[in-house]
Amino acid sequence: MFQKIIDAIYRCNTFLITSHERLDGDALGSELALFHTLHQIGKKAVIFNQDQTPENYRFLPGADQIYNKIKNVEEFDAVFILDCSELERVGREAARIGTIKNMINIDHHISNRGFCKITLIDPQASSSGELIYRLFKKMNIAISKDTATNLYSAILTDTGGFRYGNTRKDTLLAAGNLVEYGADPQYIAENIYENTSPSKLSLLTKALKTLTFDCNGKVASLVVLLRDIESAGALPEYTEGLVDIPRTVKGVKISVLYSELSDDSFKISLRSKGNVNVERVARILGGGGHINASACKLRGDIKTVKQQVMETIKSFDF
Ligand SMILES: [Mn+2]
Repeated sequence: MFQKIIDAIYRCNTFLITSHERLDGDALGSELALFHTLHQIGKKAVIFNQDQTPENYRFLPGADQIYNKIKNVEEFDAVFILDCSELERVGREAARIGTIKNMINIDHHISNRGFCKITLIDPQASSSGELIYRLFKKMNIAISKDTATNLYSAILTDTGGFRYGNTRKDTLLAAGNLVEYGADPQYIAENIYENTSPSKLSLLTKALKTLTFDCNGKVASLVVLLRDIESAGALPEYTEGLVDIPRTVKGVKISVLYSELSDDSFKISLRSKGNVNVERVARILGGGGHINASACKLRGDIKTVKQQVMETIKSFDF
């Protein structure tokens, strides 16, 4: 798996790096780590993301060099599609990006069925960042402070601050080594988690008023409507992380966040504790992800959507 990627890196010169829509810390940290390292070995690399970088990730070294538009895809010898289980997740440029000759996919979603010829997929890995760390180790590349900061941020965020079930010995060893290469845990955590704008807290206040419990307190849900985002003066990206709050409640095994995307469509984020698998719930509803963190999109009003999700959840024993 590694050798094909290493060969492609040395064979090609100009790389596009991209990831999924609605960026998270793993997507951005992985992209930027690869960006810095490719430059370090004398290659050309450009990052394209459909969406803007969320505020709390703008401190990541190199974040100011990310493009939200691409002109010609012909100029790229290869594309790295990171943290994506399918090409469509890249967003509106997916079809054009799909024409690039060498497509390389690095990912850790269970639902990934391998849409590229060159792949590094490991559902056991905590994050795409951890896989890229392993890649750099195999390549014997010196990891710079900027690369270390990005990879540490990727691993930190996809493990929920080293708390989720995907936090393994290798994850922590990688994080430890990244600290040795210059990543500063306190600086990174403060920028990512303690950089909330007052309007996000105002959105949280509104969301908490919608908190409901089902299945004898084992399922907790929150709803965020577009009008709540607007009246809080918040941005749609501020819904990130809200789904983790109901999960902190004693006895809750699954937490669900319904965030309205447009008039009759919702993004449903699912989180679970321990061995409760929400990936199979998301998969039935047309989505996917990981055992403890998955998502899907559904059309309909909130009542219909909620009913559909709850029926699917109840069809499993947990
Ligand atoms: Mn990830």
